Amino acid sequence: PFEGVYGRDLLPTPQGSARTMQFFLELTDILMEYVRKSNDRSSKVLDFHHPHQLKEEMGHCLELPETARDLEQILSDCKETLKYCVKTGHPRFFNQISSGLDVIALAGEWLTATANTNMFTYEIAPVFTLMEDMVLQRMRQVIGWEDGDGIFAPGGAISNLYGVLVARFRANPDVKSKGLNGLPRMVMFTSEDSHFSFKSAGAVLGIGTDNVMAIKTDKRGKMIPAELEKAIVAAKIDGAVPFFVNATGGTTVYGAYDPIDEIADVCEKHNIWLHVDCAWGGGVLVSSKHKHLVKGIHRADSVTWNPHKMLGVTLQCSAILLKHKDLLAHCNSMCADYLFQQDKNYDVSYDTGDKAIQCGRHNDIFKFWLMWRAKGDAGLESHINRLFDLKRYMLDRLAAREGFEMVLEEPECTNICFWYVPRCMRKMAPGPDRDYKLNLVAPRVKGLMMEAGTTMIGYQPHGNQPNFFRMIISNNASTKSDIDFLLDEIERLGEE
Ligand code: ABU
Repeated sequence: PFEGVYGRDLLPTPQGSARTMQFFLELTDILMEYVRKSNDRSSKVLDFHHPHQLKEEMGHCLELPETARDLEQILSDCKETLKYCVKTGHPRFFNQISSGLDVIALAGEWLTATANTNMFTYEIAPVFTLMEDMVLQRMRQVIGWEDGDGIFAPGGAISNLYGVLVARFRANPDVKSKGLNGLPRMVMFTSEDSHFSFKSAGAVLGIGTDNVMAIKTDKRGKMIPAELEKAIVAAKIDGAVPFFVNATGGTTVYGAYDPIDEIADVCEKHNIWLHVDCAWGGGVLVSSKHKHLVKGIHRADSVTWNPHKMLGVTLQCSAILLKHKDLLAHCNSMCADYLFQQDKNYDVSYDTGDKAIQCGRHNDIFKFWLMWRAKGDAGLESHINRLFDLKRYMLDRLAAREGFEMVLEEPECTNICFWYVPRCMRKMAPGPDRDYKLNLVAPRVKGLMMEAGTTMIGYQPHGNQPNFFRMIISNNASTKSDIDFLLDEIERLGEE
């Protein structure tokens, strides 16, 4: 019905209304089919092509034409695009820390795109500003703070950057106007297993990656507080100024929770800002059963928490939360008077944009707010508890099967790291030869798995450990049978 009909024939053109409705109905069918397939175990997780093959197969569909294409083609472009997408909501997608396709959050994202507004002022985002305020307040309450501040940011790395930025500002308020000139050597501390974004923050903020000290972790990947204290003392003796410590709540590979209370003791003793990066593992905050993993988090000065990870909000949704009320604004405000006029006809404290380091800011709040409304506190909690129950199930299955070896026996979060040892290697003695061979297994199995398109799991080396699989349980669609399926697939492909 759309042959010879163009985008210019839709709204806002007069008489475009009926065609626009029809176009959206067609589009909705395409989107719904994708959502349906994403939840259909008989459909593949992905239809893998190498980049050159995909370019060839998509052909003209990838190119930007000189003249308009009709809506028949545009709808076909949408279908074609989804055909090659990785179904991250598929119950057998375990590849990434953010996965699943929560239907209410998806509905929220559709509404967000329809409202198409910027988050910088109350003036143009009145409802969303109030929602952001409300959700941030609830998140702070869950952490255990009575007051404070925060903002949604584009991803955990940027939220972590905010933490470092505000900590540095508290230590040297003049840095905002005078820059780095005259500053002592500032040093920051994070565990060797923490996220790379802390090194990146060191580089971006002119602290220098050499001044981002990697603190030793124990066998489970948890920061050793005594090592932290030693490093702080050594830095001081060296004439540097320690200003920031990060404790991780759920490391990216091992899922380790650093001992926050003990780290907070060290920070208090040396008057250093404590940040907790629980971008990944922060979901436990809503579970009375698992919250003990972040015991002491209320003692932090700032916290990164990404609801798009364990809580299953659609991408992206990341918050930086602060215990301190006005620091974020003092640190970042530029008072642009074309945007943040102080003589507006409403309470301008609701113009939150001046606290951000961005100008334009996407609305990441509505989908989370809507999902929270739809689930309630109880629903969020049972989602988290269910993920941990699935972790237990998988650990038991791994123990019961031959050929699977654990990297960590009892992981704390819902990451599970393990090797698959093919039959032909099972009698090999531990040592470099075995490690060399084992290192090849996970990439080979992963490659075959992607080509088969049946399931997806990540792998990596870590320290001197050969490549191992990293299972992530965060997908709201996955069940015990999907875990069994994954292990069967690894076994099948591992013997090829
Ligand atoms: N911080 C993003 C982590 C991505 C992943 O490991 O799934």
